[in-house]
Amino acid sequence: MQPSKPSVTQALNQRSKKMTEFDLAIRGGKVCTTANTINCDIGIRDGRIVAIAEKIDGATREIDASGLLVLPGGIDAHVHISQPAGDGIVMADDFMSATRSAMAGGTTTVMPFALQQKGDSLRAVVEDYHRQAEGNLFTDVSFHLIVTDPTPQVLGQELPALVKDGYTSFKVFMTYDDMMLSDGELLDVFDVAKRENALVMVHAEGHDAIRYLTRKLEERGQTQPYYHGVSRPQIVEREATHRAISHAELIDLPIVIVHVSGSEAMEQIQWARNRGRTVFAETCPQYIALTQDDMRGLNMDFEGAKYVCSPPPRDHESQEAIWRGIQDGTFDIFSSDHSPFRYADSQGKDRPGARTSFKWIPNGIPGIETRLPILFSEGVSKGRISLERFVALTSTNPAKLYGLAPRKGSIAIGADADITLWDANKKVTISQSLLHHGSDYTPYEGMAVTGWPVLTMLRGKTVADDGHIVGDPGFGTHLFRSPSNDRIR
Ligand code: DUC
Ligand code: ZN
Ligand code: ZN
Repeated sequence: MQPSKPSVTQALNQRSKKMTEFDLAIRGGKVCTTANTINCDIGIRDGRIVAIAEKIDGATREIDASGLLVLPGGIDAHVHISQPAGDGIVMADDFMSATRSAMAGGTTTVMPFALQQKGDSLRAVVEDYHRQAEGNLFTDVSFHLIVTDPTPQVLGQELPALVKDGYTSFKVFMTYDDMMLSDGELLDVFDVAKRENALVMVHAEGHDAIRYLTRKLEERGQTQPYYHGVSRPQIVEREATHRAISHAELIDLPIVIVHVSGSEAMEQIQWARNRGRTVFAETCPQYIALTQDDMRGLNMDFEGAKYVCSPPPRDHESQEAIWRGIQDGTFDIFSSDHSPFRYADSQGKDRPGARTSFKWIPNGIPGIETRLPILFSEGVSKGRISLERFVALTSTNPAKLYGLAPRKGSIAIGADADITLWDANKKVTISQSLLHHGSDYTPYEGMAVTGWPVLTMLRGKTVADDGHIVGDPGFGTHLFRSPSNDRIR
């Protein structure tokens, strides 16, 4: 029997069904998928990627991406937002301004910290950060914890319960009077992480050595911002990295060494890996784009405060070492360590006291919006790394490491349609006036870059378009995570 011919209405219905098979098609771009980099179209429905094909028909809306790169939205796995920084200092970014800045720079997922201060309940801290973030997110976020007060209650109840609730990574500090853990406390936190299958991120700088060097510098009257770097040489980072790795070995725990600044900490990481240890490593833009000389300011003046971060930027040789690590796989992820303060505000870098000694300058620099353009320009445009390596370091690897994959971090069927279109040839001079963060300066002022994110999309919705913010701050959501089974080494 012949199949009956569809009626005109049936035919129209089928046609309109086909026409609206996708909410959105991104056409004709060069797409970096998990498998390869190819010219193709992407079909998006309900905020997810549902088709990747040579040609896609039937979308309600289209974006012409010809001549552009189509990359997964960036994941910035190390960001400080609205953290108290001592003496009543308030960071320059809240959740709205930080995530606005992130998406303008091509980042669609931000991983900030919920900071426990001594005496705080960790659970109460997490709830407080959620309250601050609620309704103020232009990007998706997922909180890490910072543990500064590992009481029996925190170790025995709060941390295990929070890991089970989806906060599966926490940072610990080996320096700063009000945040550091003793070796015994580090081991106790590592122990909980081992039991709960959580990931610990370590800020590795040796506190006593820094205090000793700071005292010596102050005795000599060497108190300008430049001496911040002198008080925290690579040796203190190397020593603490070795200590953290050794403690982790005692417990057989994988750890992440964050914000690695030069060859000496890298050597410790390599040493541990050669012994069969799992040590993940992160580096940041300041270690390829700034040097200790920036902290000299104009003539050893306070301008240098704009570059004060910890660990500090090093020398050109260290920059070369970091590049080798980015190329050879020593580094797994590239994060901003965005830690924004104001320069000209009495509450910020320029607070009373900051001019009397570098030790009073809040540590940290803004960089959430410039992270991707700096690595793209210095890495991809200058031929130091491939496009695929760029994507791995800035999106796919952080997603895998911290348990956001496969939903985030790649252009693949079923993943969230978090996508950034890049004009690889666009030349931009970085300047404060272009940026969307809350700081009143950028340490990268005047830096010329080639390659810029021209459109950022979160779950299929355009949120930044050619520097214009078109998203809404209620669209971002918090992502609860499982301990990652998709580790990258
Ligand atoms: N550590 C960070 O991770 N960020 C800013 C300052 C610091 O010490
Ligand atoms: Zn740190
Ligand atoms: Zn940090």
